[in-house]
Amino acid sequence: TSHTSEGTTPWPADLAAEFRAKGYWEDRALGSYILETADRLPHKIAIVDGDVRLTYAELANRMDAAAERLLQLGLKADDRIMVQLPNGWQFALLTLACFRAGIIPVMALPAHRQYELSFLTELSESRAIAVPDVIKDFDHQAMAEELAASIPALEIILVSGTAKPLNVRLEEILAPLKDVSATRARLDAAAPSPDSPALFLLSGGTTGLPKLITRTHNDYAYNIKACSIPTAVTEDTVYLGTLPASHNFPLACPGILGILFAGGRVIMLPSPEPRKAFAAIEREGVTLSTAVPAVAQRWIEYQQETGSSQLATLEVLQVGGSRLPDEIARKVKPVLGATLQQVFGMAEGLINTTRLNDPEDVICTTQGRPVSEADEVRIVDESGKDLPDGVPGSILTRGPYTPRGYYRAPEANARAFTPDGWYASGDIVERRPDGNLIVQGRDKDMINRGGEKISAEEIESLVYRIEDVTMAAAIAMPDQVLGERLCLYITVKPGTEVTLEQIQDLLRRTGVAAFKIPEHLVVVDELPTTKVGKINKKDLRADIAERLAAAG
Ligand code: J2J
Repeated sequence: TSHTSEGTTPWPADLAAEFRAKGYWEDRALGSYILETADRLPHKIAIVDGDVRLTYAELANRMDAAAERLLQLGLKADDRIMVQLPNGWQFALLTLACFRAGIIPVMALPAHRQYELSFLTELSESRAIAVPDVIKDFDHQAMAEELAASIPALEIILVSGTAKPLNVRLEEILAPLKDVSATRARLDAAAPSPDSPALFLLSGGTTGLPKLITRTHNDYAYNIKACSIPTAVTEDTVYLGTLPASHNFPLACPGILGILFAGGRVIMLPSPEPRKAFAAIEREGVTLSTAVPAVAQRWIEYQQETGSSQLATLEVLQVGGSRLPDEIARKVKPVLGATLQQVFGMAEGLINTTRLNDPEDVICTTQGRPVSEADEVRIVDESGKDLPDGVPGSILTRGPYTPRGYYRAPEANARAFTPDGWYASGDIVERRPDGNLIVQGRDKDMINRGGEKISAEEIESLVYRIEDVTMAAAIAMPDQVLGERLCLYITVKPGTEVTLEQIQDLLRRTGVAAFKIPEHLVVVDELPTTKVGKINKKDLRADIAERLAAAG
C-alpha cells in the first residue's frame, strides 16, 4: 500500500500477532465502524450541533462524500491535515472522512496560535489545514494564510464558515452526495491499512517541543472499544462533548467516537459553560458527559446556586485530565445526581477508570484501574525496581493501545520509553492492594493547568529570548479553580527590570496559545539549585506556596 509508518515505532511482531489473536486488534479501518452503525441504525440521530441533526445514514453518506472530495483536492492517503476546529459537526465529519481516506488528521487545539501551529505543521509535513473563519474575534483564516505563506508544503486551506476566494469552504467538502454507492466502493477498495497511522494526537509536553503521538486504526479502535465497556456505552447513550474534541479524552475514551461506534447520540458544544451545558443536557436527555476537575467544580457550584432540575437524565460524569480533589469527588453524586467516573488517562495510551459499581471509597479517592486486561502497569523506584502496593513510584505501561514511541523523536523516545517498550508517563502513582491507582504527583517538568498541559522547558526557552533575563524557571503554582497555574521565577541582569506584562506581551506576539502565558512572576536575586547544579523547582514550588499563603 502507499501507507507508511515512517518515523513511528511499531509493536514487536509477536505481540502484534497476539493482539490480533486475542481480538484486541480487529484489522479494520476506523471508518468501517461508522458504516456498520449506519447499516444497523440508519435513521437514528448520530450528531446534534445546534439546529444541525445528522442521522447515521446522513453521517455515513457525508463521511464518504467528504473523503472522496478531499482526495479530489489532491490530498493522498498518508498525507497529513492540521485540524483546528471548535466542537461542532464539522469537526466530527472531517475527522471521520480523514479516517476513511487514510488522510491523517493532526489534532491541534482551538487555543493554539502561530507558534504551535507552525511547529506542528512542519513536523507533520501537513499539506492542508482546516480552521474556522473567526472565533471570539480571532481570525483563524488569516492565521492559516500566514502559515501557508511561510510553509510551502501547506497548500490547501479549508475554512469552516466564510472562506475567502482562494480557500476551500469546509462545508462544501462535507456536503451530502445524492448517490454515494460508487464512492463507497472506491473508498472500500483503497481502505487504509489497519496498522497505518489514523491520527496524530499531541503529547502533554515535557520536552521543549511538542511531540506527535501516532495512533493506528487498530490501536485506536481498541482504545475506543475498551473504554466503552467500563462506561457502559450503548445505543441509548446520549453524550455531551464540551471539552475540546481534539483531546483524546472527549474524542475516544469512549468519547465522541465511542458513542458513534455504539449507535448512541453525540451532542457537540464548543464550551462547558454551565448555563448552556445544562440546557443541552435537559433538551437532549444527556446521559453521559466528560469534564476536567475545574469544569466539574463549576457545574457543582452552578447546580448548588440554581437548584436546577435540568440534570435528571445525567447518569455518569467522567472526570479526568488532572487530579480531582477527594472533597470535590464526594460532591458529584449528591449534587449532580450522576455517578462519578474518575479517568486517569494519557494521549500516549493507557486509560484507567473507576467502575460505575465500585464502592464510594474507590470512586471518590482513586483514579481507577486499567480499562483492558492487556494493559501492563508497573510502579517502580528510581532504579527501575518494582515497588510493592501502597508505595508511590513512577508508573510504566505497555499494551495494545499504548504506542512504542513518538513520531520522529528519537531523543524524546530514549527518555520516555525503556528499550523493551515501557512508556514512562512521569506520573507518581500508588497502587492499592485492590488494584486501583492513586495519582500522587509527578516527576515531569510540566504544568497541568486545569487539564491543559504546559511544558516548563518550552516556556523557559521563550522567556530566554528577553535579553535581560539571566535565569528562568516555569513552575506550577497552586490554584483553587484550575488546580495549577503557570508561575515564572526569573533573575535579571544587574540594574535591569523585567515585568510580567513584558513577558506576556512577548509570548502573545510570538503567537503562543493563551493558556501557556505565565500568570505570575517572581523576580529573585538568585535561583536555588540542587546538588548537581540544576534549578531546584521543588524549593520554588514551596516558595510560591508560602508567598501565596502570606498574601492571604
Ligand atoms: C491526575 N492526573 C491526570 C487524573 C490525566 C483521559 C483522561 C485524561 C487524559 C489526559 C486522556 C489524570 N489525575 N485523573 O488523554 O484519554 C495527567 C497525568 C497524565 C497526563 C496526560 C484521556 N488524568 N492526568 O489528560 O495526554 O499527568 O491526557 O500523564 O492530556 O495528564 O495528559 P493528556
